[in-house]
Amino acid sequence: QKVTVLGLGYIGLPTAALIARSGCRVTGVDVSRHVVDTVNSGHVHIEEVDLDGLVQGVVARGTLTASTEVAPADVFVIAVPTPHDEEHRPDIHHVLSAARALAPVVKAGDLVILESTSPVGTTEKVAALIAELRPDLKVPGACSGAADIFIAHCPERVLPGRILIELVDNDRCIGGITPRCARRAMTFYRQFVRGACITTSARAAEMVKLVENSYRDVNIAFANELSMMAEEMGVDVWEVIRLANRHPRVNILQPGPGVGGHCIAVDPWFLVHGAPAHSRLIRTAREVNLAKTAHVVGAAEMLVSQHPEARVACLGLAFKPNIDDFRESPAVEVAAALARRFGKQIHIVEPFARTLPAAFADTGAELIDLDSALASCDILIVLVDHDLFRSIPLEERADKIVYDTRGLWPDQPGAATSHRLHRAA
Ligand code: SAJ
Repeated sequence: QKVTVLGLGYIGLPTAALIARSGCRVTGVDVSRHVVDTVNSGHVHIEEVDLDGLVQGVVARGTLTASTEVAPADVFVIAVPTPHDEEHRPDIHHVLSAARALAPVVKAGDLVILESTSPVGTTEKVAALIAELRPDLKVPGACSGAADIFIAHCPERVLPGRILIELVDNDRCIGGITPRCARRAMTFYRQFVRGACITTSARAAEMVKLVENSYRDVNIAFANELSMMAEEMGVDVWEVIRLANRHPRVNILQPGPGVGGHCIAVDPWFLVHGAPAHSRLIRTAREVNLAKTAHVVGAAEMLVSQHPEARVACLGLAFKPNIDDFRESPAVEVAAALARRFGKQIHIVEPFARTLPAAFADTGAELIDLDSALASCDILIVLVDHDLFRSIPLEERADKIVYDTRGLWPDQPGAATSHRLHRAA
């Protein structure tokens, strides 16, 4: 079986490599010549646990090759980005470009799968576009009777850092334009997925994916709202959540400096856009999570401005713990705001970075290692719960002023507020 994967990013490349490992001959297609050359040389352009070894192996065996051209295949997997614009309107032009690129080579019997997280109705738009470009083919949804090709939506739901494990072990929700399409796609996924493969309609599968990430966003917003309320009421929010979670039917998530990443902070807008009049809760949750970052920036600025002589260390830039991904990270937003205002006073500790991101250009802020920060800084602002920070013993931070946005150090002395804004006793 020949498979063409369109888009060699965080999802496309691991997916292409896994399919290649299962025995299919895979062509990975990307618009970037650099990405194509990197993959063809057996290397990777993204950081993901164990991905480099896997790609090296399948490229060496000749089962994965990369190209800027769409090769004919039996199965086409679209795994391109679906961003949103300034007004939070979904932008599916990469998906439609991919459909346009594969349309000339698709033939009777082929399967087209959309994996990109997409607004409800996108798979139908892909089908309509292929039907328009290929009047010689009977396309599902656009013809009566049995169609010549199969089209389905099978959203990825893997967690960065665990992508190769979750691609295999997670259950997959497979939405066909028709039930026949779903069954055909299921046969394909069964080759490399150990989790359950459950079929449904394309529209339902699109909504399932958006709902999963919106569910998480709403629940994080609940925790972030509690943190701001608790701060005002002089209560330790992490203790409140820990105790509330002892109830058998309560499971509150953790507050933080906001929600980052390319999924949870984006996908809820696709749902809101799909039904604006009926998505008040989801929209408000997004607003609460965005407001939490602004709240942390304000509190941190106030703290630093009260200590003009102090050396300040911001701990962490990644959008979540133990990864090297700094895009859409609330930690970067907070630390860069401090760096812009206080310049040289601000020091950044990020064990996963070799240089500071562009947001820090010309600010005077400096990247330093954890030991130097602990030895020389008076204020610690915790922005990411990296394991490395969690393990700092009390004796190394007892004399610091700490603003802990992640609830990392419950033993830090001083008044307990929701943000553990402690002054050394
Ligand atoms: N966060 C909190 N408090 C929490 C949990 C998370 O503030 O209690 C923050 C994190 O710090 C981070 C953000 O939320 O800034 C998102 O992190 P995450 O670990 O919740 O999720 P992602 O973005 O890495 O991956 C999500 C996953 N979706 C769900 O868990 C429902 C993943 O399974 C999806 O495949 C992925 O989005 C995606 O690609 O859509």
